[in-house]
Amino acid sequence: TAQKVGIVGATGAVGKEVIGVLEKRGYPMSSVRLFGSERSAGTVVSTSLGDVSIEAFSVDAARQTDVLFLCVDGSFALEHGEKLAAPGGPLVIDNSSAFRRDPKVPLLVPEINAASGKGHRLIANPNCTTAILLMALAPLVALFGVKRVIVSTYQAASGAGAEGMAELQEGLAAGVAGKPFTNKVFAHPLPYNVIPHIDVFQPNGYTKEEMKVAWETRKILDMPDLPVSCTAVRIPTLRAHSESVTIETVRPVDLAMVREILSAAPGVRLVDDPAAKKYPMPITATGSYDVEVGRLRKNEVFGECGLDMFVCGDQLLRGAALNAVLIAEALVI
Ligand code: 2RA
Repeated sequence: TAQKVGIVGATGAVGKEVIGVLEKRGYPMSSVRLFGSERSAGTVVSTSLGDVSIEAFSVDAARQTDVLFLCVDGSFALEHGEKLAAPGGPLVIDNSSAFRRDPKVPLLVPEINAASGKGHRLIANPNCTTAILLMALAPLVALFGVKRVIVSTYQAASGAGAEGMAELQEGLAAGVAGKPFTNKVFAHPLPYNVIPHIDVFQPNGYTKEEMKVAWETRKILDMPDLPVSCTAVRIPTLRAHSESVTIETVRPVDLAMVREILSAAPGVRLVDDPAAKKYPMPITATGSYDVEVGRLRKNEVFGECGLDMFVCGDQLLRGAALNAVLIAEALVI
C-alpha cells in the first residue's frame, strides 16, 4: 500500500538523491513531506507528487509518516532518532553514523542482511565506503569464506556532501583558469591532489573513516573478529568511490566461480575485460545503481587463498540514498 514518506534534510546531497530514487523506483507514496531547518522552511522542492514546501522539523510532525529518511548529521539523529521511531511512529532509516555500532540497531545492506531488520523501527544505513565494499565482498565470503580483508579507497568529494562537491568544482575551475583556490571542507586543497585523511584520526593511527569500514564490515557480515585494515583517501572525483580490495579466503579461490557469483549477485555489475580496457571506474559507476567490480585476479601474496579486485560505486546512491530506499522496500512494502 502507498506510504506516507518523510525526508529530513531534503536539500542536502543525500536528501535530494532520496527524492530522486523514490521517484525512479516507483516507490508507492501517498504523500511526501520534507523537513528541514527553520532556515530552509518554505523552500519549494519538486517531487513526483508535485511541488512540496519544506516544513520546519518537529518530532510530532515527522512522526505522522510511515517511513522517515534521516539525511542529516549524527548529532541530530542521536537527539531525535529514538523518539521518532518510538511505537506508533514511522520506520526510521538513519543515514548518519549515530546508531551504526549500536548492537540494538540493525545496520543493513538489504541484498546481504535485510532479515536482521525484521521487527525493528530504527535502522542504520551504512557508511558509503562500507556499503560499496560489501556488495562485492559478501557474495565472495559466502562462497570461499574470509580470513582477512585489506582495502585502500579512492573517495569522491560527494562523501563530504554538497559543500564538498562545490569546493572541488570551484577549485578545479579556478585551477584551470590559473586562479588560486583554497580549502574549507577538506583538510587540504583537493584539486590536483589526493588526501589520505577522511574524518578524524583515532588513537590507533587509523582515521574514523577507516575504522568505520572495519567496524561496519564486521557487523554486517556478523563476523565480530574479522581482521579488516583500510586506508581511506580522498581524490578529486565527484561522486563515485573506488576501492582496491584484497581478501584472504578460507578456501582456494576459483576465478571462474568468482565471475559467476559476481555476475549473478543483485546490485553488482561485473566489468572485467582488461584486454578491452574494461574495468570499474568512477566515471562509469556514477549514476548507476549497480556497484562495478573488476580487475579480478589471484593475489600473489596469499596464493591460492587470495583475491584482488577493484570496486566502484556511486557514493550517493549505493553509498546512501539507494541503500536507504532499498531498506524501506525490504521492510515496509
Ligand atoms: C566520506 N564516507 O566519503 C564518507 C561519507 N559518509 O567522506
